[in-house]
Amino acid sequence: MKSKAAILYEPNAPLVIEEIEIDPPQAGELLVKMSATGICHSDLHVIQGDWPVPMPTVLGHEGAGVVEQVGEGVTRFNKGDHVILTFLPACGHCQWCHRGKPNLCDLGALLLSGKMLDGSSRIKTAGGGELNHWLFISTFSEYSVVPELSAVKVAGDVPLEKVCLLGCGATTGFGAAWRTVQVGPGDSVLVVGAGGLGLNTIQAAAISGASKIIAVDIHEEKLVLAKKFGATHTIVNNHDVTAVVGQVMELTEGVGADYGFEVVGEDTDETIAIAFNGTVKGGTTVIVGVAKADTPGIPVSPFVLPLFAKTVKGTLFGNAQFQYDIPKLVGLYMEGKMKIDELIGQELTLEQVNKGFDDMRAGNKVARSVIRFD
Ligand code: PAD
Ligand code: ZN
Repeated sequence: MKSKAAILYEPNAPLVIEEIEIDPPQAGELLVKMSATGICHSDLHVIQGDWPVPMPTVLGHEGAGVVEQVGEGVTRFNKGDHVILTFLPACGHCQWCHRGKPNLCDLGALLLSGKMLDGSSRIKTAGGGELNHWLFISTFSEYSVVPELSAVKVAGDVPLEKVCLLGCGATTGFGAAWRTVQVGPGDSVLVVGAGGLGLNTIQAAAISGASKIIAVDIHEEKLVLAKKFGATHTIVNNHDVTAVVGQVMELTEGVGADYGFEVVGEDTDETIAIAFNGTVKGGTTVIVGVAKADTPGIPVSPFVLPLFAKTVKGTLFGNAQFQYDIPKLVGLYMEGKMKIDELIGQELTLEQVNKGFDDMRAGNKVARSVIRFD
C-alpha cells in the first residue's frame, strides 16, 4: 500500500515528504494507521548525524494510532485497537525481560539496524529504492508496520494525540525519577534541561513528594513551564558551570541535591558537570540525555566520585516496565494527575515536520510538537 511519509536521506538535510510503498504486516507485526506522533530530540540527533543510523530512513518514534491489520500469529491485538507505540520492543522471554528490565531486552541489539525484527524490510520508496526503518516503528508516516512487541493497547476514549508522547519522552522523563531512582517525599532534585523529557522528570519528582525541585535551562521560557510542572526553583544556565552549581548549593544548604538529572544530551561537558557537581555527597546523578556517539567521555572527577561516594547512572526508557507502566501513566493522565497537554506547544501536519525540528533547535518555542494525521 501507499503511505505519505517523511524521509531523511542524509544528515543535516531537511526531511522530504513522499509517498512510500509499505508491504503487509508479517508474522508478529501490525499495520498501524498513525493518529499522531511527537517530535523527540533523539530524531534530531539522527538528523544531526550524531548516531550511526542507516539512511535513507523514515524517522519518528513517539506515535500512537489504530491497528488496521494484524499479521499471522498475532493474538493480543485486533483491527480497530488503539495503541501507543514504544521506541523499544520487549520479547518477554530473554534474561533481561525476566530480570524485570524490559528496556534492556535482547531485541534492542537490532534497534539501529534499519530493519524489522526478522532482519528484513517492509518499506521502500515509490521508485523501489531502499528505505530503513527507525526503531522498528517509523512513526513519521500515515501508516507503519510495527512489531506487536512495540505496541501497548489503550482504551478507545484515550486521546491518542496526547498519549503518543508516552511512547518515548514522557515515560522516559517520568521513569528517570520514578523507576531509575525512586525519588521520595522530602528529597531534593536538580533537573538540567526542561524539555520534553526533563519536564516529566520534574513532574514525577513533584508527584513523588520531592520538597525542592531545581530546574536549570538556557531558556527562560522553559523555566516558566518547569514551574507549571512542579519546579520550586529555577536557574538560567548562562554557560558558567561554577555559577550555576553555586546557585544549586545556595538552594540546598550548601550540600547539593539528592538527585541530579542530566536531560539535555547536548553540551554534555557543561550539563553533566552541573548535574554531577550539583549532586550531594552519597547522592545519585542520572544521565538521561544521549550524546553524540563519539563523545569521548563525561566530566566526572575521579577524585570527587569516590571521595564523595557518589553514584552516576544511565537510564534507557526511564527503566520503565513499559507494558505495565504506560497503562498506569495513561490512567494518571486520564484522572488529571499527570500533565501531558501542557507539554504540547503546537500541533503540526506531516508537511510541517521540518518546522517542528527548527523549533526544537531554537529551544525556546515549545516543549513538544505533535504531528497529527487525522
Ligand atoms: P528537548 O530538546 O525537548 O529538551 C532539551 C532541553 O535542554 C531544552 O529545554 C533546551 O533548552 C535545554 N538545553 C539545551 N542546552 C542546554 C544547556 N547547555 N544547559 C541546560 N539546558 C539546556 O529534548 P528531549 O527532552 O526530547 O530529549 C533530551 C535528551 O534525552 C536527548 O539527548 C534525547 O536524545 C534523550 C533521550 N533519551 C532517552 C533515554 O532512554 N535515555 C529517550 C529519549 C530521549
Ligand atoms: Zn524519543
